[in-house]
Amino acid sequence: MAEVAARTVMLAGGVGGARLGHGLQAHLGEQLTVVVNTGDDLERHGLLVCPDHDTVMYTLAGIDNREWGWGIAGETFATAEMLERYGEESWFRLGDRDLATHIVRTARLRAGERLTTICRDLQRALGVRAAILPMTDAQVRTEVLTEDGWLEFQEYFVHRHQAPTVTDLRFRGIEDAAATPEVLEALEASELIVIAPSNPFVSVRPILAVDGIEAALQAARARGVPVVAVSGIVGGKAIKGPADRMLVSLGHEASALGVARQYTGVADVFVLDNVDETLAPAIEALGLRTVVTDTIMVDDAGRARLASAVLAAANVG
Ligand code: FO1
Repeated sequence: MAEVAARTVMLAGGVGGARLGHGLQAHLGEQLTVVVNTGDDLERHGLLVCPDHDTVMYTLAGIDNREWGWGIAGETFATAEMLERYGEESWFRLGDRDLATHIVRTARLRAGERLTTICRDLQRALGVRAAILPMTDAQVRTEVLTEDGWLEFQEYFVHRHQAPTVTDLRFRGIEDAAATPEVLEALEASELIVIAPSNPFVSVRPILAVDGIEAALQAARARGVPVVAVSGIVGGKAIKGPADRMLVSLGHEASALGVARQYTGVADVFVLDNVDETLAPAIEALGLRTVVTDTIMVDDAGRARLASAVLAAANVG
C-alpha cells in the first residue's frame, strides 16, 4: 500500500504512545511530533520527573527498558538504594541513568528555561528524530477520586498498584495551562493527527483539556486533516495499565467500543484489533470509520506494522 510521509502529530501517554511513536518515527522521522501528557509528572527528591515524556523519549531513542515499559535498558539503582538508607520514600524508584535526565531538567527549569526547550534538547542529545512536546509548560497534575479520597496520580498508579476504584478525575492546574507555540504550530502544520492507544481518561483527556489544543485539533479537522484513534483495549482488556477498570468504574464499557465512545466528535477513524472485529458496526454507527487490524506491538516489527496501518488508514476514503 502506498504511503505518503505526512506531517503527523500524535497525542500520547506513556507505553502505548511510546511503542506506536517508535513505529511512526521509523516511517516519518522528523515529520513526527508527539504531544505528551504531563499530568503524570511528579517531584521526587526535589527533582521534576516527567514519566510519559521520558518513556516516549527513551523509546524513540532506542534505549527503553522493554521489560518494564518505562525507564532505561540496563538501568541500575545504586542511588535509589542509598536514598533508601537515608530514609527517603522508596516506592517510586529513580534509576541511576534516569536521574541524570531529572537533574538536568530541574536545574534548567530553576534557571528559568521552559520545559519544552529543555525536553527538545534532551531528545536531540539522545538522537531522537521526532519532536516530543510536553502538552504545556504549565504544571498540571492528574488526581483520581477513590474510596480513599483524591489521590495524586503516581500515588494511585505506583504506590497503591492501581488497586483503588477510580470514580472521578481532575487535572489540577489545568485552568492556568495553555498550549505552547510549538504544540499549536505542529497542529496547524499537521496533515494527520493520531491518538495513541493510551488511556483515554488519564493520558489523552488531559492533553485535550489544555487550553488551545482541542480547538487546534478541530481546526485541523475542519481543513480535512483526519484524526485516527487507536484502541488500547483489546478483547476487553487494557494492553497495559488500568484503562479497562477505569472505563467500568467511570460508567463505560471495557471494550474498544467503550474507548471509541470517548472519541466521538474528536476522531474520524478508529483502529481496533482483529479480535474485536464484531464491534466494528457499533463503532461505525458512532460516526467513526473503522480499521480492523493487528494492534499488538510485541516487537519492532509489530510497532512498524501498526504504524503502517495507521498511516494507511489515514490515506483511505
Ligand atoms: N513505575 C513503577 O511501577 N514503579 C516505579 O518505581 C516507577 C518509577 C519511574 C521512574 C521514572 C519514570 O519516568 C517512570 C517510572 N515508573 C515507575 C513508571 C510510571 O509511573 C508509569 O509508567 C506512568 O506514569 C504511567 O503512564
